[in-house]
Amino acid sequence: MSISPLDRELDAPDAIVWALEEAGVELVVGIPGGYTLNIFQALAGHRSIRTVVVREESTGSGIAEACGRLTGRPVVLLGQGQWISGNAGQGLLEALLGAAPVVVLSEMTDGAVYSHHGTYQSGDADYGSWDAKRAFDGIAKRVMVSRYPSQAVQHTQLALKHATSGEPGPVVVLLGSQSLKGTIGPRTRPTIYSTKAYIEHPRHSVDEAVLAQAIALLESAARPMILAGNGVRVGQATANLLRLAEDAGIPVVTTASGKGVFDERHDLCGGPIGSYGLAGGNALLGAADVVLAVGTKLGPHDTVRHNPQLIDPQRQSIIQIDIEPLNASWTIPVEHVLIGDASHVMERIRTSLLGSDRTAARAAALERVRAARSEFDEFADARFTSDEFPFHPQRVIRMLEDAAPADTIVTCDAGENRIFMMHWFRNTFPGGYLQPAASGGMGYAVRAALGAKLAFPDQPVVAVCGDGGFGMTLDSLMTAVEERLPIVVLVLNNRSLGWVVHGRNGSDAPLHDFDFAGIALAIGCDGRRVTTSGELSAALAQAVAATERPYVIDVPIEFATSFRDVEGFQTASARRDG
Ligand SMILES: Cc1ncc(C[n+]2csc(CCOP(=O)(O)OP(=O)(O)O)c2C)c(N)n1
Repeated sequence: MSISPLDRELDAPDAIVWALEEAGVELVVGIPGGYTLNIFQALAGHRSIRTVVVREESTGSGIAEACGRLTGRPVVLLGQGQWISGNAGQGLLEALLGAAPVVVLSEMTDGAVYSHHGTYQSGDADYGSWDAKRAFDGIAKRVMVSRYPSQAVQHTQLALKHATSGEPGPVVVLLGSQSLKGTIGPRTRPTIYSTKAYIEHPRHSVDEAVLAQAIALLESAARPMILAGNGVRVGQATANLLRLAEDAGIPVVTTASGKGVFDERHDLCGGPIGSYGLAGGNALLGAADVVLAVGTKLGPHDTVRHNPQLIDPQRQSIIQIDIEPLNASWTIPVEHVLIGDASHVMERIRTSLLGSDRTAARAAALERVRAARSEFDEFADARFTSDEFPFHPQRVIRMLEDAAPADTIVTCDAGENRIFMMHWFRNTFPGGYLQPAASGGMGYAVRAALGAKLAFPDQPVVAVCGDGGFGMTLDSLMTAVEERLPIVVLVLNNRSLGWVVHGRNGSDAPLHDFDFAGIALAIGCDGRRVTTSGELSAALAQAVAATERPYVIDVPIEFATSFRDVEGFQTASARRDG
């Protein structure tokens, strides 16, 4: 039993750590600064909470975002206000738009009784200082400011609640200097209660009348499809999705941000849809008469700006499952809305559908996917097996598929390397594929890989990035070495900002050809630049089996292949806007 302010007086930082422990927080990541040092000290040597001190705050927010998104459980980002809002902003933005539960414990360096005279670094918004709350307001789901110790503890408890309730997201507690001084105990007012009392329980209820309509629709559908989004991952519902698809005989396609929530080599998988999705996946969704949309906001990025050839409420019956009422019928009218926990609602649908014989439906579903795959076969190109050097990206991706064990977690970056992966990589571990699909920031892959490795230490984790994105995250490699996190980094090195050059039809954005393997070795990782398929194959095999050190594989790729080669489904307006 841990020491609790419910029984005895505790220093405020110890009481905050007690609240985190009670909520089951296992990871705190950040850099000590300002008053947060007191909380780092309270965490020192803690048994159930691992503290990772990073070298740059954006690595901290990247770790927190990825770990939170993969596990659905809150991760704490801890550090001084100006560096968290500035340096860590990118990860918080991804968490906000990509629904990752992150609790930020930060502060304002307010200078206590001198705060109204604008003390050094103060962010309390008085004259001569900056405004920490407003800086966080734009990139967080909610921001709370604590002035007293009791508020510091209760705001932490509420932040854990807000970060995980409804659509998850980052919630910030800005701790004033005085909120971390003094003690909290049984006589504190407002009364301190157990953290568990604040945390929302899963939503195990559903509108029975709408559920009955949805079942009837799916039963009579000729070509039902499931469209699965990032919410399936965050809601920890990938196993329920698999059971529903297999038992009911309904094929699955995913949105871009939902890519990988369903085994992409499964016979019922049509792959990702959208601008850079598979033509077969787009065709399957477009031909559906009933669409069961799960954990997707159906935003313009999901639906290629609501292209009616893909999804059309006038032509198709749409059923939408979402934990957040604001996401339902947000962009296009949805007649059948089921608000609730994705795993629970899918399980209700599955058991109801099993009331009738689904044998014919299952056979028809398999045949529809088989036909779409053979009509739009995008994996037969000779470049998938060519031994030319510099490598074709297709070849590297195929070799990664071959080398990576089925439970590998893959994280991607921004740029055209992400688009290549979106289109050509087939992920097998459900939910284990992360990309910055929400905000699209470069530098995501390596940071997210650290978060993934902390969440799943026994599984291989591979970060795939471009040379531009890789260069932004060299500090993350240092953290990987220091924390003994043996991730694999695959640099698709085209010596250029490929997305920019190909997007602007050739305007120059070359990058220096750095010796990334040499840099990796100097940091303490394994590193290798490969020039033949044999070398790449050997390096991949070694890297995914590594248990001690991170492994960086620098893979020179040719520049002729462009993201435009896989660009498919665009609306006229999307093309107009560029
Ligand atoms: C942090 C950040 N800065 C700028 C951008 C704009 N941007 C998107 S992709 C890209 C180029 C990426 O180059 P690289 O990482 O080498 O990948 P490639 O496109 O060559 O595969 C840029 C500058 C961004 N998304 N994120």
